Amino acid sequence: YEFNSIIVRTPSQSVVNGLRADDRGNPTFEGVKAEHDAYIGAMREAGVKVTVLPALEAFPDSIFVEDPALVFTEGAILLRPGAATRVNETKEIEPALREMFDTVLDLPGTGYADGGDVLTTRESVMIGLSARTDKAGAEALRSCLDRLGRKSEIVATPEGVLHFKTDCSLLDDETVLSTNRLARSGVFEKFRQVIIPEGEEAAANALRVNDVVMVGADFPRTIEMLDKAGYKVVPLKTTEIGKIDAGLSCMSLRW
Ligand code: CIR
Repeated sequence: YEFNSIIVRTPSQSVVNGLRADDRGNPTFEGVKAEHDAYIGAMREAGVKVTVLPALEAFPDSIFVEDPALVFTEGAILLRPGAATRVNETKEIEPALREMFDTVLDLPGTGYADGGDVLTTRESVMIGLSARTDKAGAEALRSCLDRLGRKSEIVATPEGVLHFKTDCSLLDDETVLSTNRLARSGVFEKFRQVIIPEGEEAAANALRVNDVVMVGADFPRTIEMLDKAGYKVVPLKTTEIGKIDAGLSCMSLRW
């Protein structure tokens, strides 16, 4: 959770048509843009250098740069997103990554893997199987992680949850923030677990960056819980991006 740099991508006007599991109405472009701007501001405040890539009208979900790639200080991995409308986002982010990283690996084979299914912890990289990340993609990702010298493991994502990280985030090296439904599966046995209050499940996609934890502003009970636990909480509005199933981690690649 200690980062020097991030990459983000400006939302396109087409973001209003972003993918979603349940339709709760389109987000507005202005609303998404305002949430994105506040996110960039909070990142700079947290001490990271922000590279802003240009908007891509042809890719409504391309603001969610976390999914087509995975980055570490040791290098970047080009992934293959599991949604048909997103698979070519990888080609769009590739040039920027080649410019910024000496090592850029391609996911071998034909399987799929989304960065939203990947939780990087100090000991290992957890890869959640989901509707977007299949067994072949997860295995291929493990082989790339081996090459970067990173241990990894394949785990399950609860039924009906978009991404593994939709339901969890890292609070520090020993502690995860998780929904009850994910924690119940036992994946975080080696961690101290902070469980999201019932009804605020969407708050689980929080984001620890250096000394702060960014949390969706619509989740007062989670904010209070983390504040009481001694974390420095920065609430950020996620109402509009939430309508297209996104949270805070989705909007950046961090290393
Ligand atoms: C999608 O369905 O792909 C987007 N509407 C949301 C992606 C969220 N990304 C993430 O959790 N890493």
